[in-house]
Amino acid sequence: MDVGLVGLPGSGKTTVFNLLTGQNASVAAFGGGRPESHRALARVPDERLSALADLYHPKKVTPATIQIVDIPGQAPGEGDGPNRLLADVRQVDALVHIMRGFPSPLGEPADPAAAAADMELELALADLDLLERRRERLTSGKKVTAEARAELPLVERLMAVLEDGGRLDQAALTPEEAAGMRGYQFLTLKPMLWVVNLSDDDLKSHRWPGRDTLLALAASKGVGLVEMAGQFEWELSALDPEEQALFLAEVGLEASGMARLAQAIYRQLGLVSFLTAGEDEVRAWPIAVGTTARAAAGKIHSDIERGFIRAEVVPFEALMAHRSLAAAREHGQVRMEGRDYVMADGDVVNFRFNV
Ligand SMILES: Nc1nc2c(ncn2[C@@H]2O[C@H](COP(=O)(O)OP(=O)(O)O)[C@@H](O)[C@H]2O)c(=O)[nH]1
Ligand SMILES: [Mg+2]
Repeated sequence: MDVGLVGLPGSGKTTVFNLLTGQNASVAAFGGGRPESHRALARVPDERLSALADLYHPKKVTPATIQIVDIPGQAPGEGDGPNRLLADVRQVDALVHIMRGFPSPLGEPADPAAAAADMELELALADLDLLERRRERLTSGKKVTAEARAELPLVERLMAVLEDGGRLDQAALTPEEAAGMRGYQFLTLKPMLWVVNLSDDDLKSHRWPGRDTLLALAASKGVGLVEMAGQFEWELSALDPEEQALFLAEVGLEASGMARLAQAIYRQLGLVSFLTAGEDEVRAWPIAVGTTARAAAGKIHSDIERGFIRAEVVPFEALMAHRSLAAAREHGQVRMEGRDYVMADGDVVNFRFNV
């Protein structure tokens, strides 16, 4: 799963990329030429892992990761045109739109609501263009083909959603419809999350230009919104953890914006984690909501999926309440589940399999 960071130049994409991934890609105050694109893994913080580590003292702790791609922004009128951006956007599975909520180095005021509206329009127009061409093809013949009769109503319904200012992920597609549309790689069908990048003062006060407008827009489009202070957190990242916690508390935060953002992206992607715990490793495994036990086993190894017998499952909270698998079992908290069991977030699992 690749998650693309998009947004205007100077909105803080590379700053957020560095925070999420622990990289040190260069951040440019005024831009200059076309910036390069970066990609790296972000760890998804999960407090349950450290709790399990206290119980098992494993040799290693492995968090879930997501691949982050810093997609360079484009200034209006920049040579290679908007199609380059859209081509990059088409490659990723989900999008995070970083918006500048702080005055630019040139003193231009922030207008995140306009940035959001512009980006949404650009994505919607690209989708509308695909749909229009499809409709043309379906209706160009003299007689109405069976193919057109089957597909045309859907194409027109999707066009209406976009023309009303909606996103295609709001079109409530049936699984069959969604499967039929997969080949188009519609941009507004990709999960989207909005991030407003603020000064630490504005993050603390929750007062910044266009906040009400942006919140209303996010609600109408069903898009999640995260407020953070990228630069402030980047400066904090040089400090030791206790000092960081102090400064975060000062702006009213319990967890860093980076941690909140990584978790929000994870949820936006429709991912949850099942956990494995032992003396070798405590680990979180990303799976899509709705993944069955046998498919989840395949995330660990294809042999475990093929030879699947059953899954021994204990919810994280139950395991922590009893402090050991044996005690949880005595209290009837460990269940035996078959291959079609739908995994829940926080299931601590031991797969039984034949090789
Ligand atoms: N005041 C302020 N400046 C920021 C913030 N995030 C990034 N910047 C600055 O904005 C400029 C552009 O940041 P960069 O991450 O390169 O933006 P990009 O062009 O979207 O990749 C740099 O000078 C950053 O230090 C922020 O949260 N607040
Ligand atoms: Mg950049």
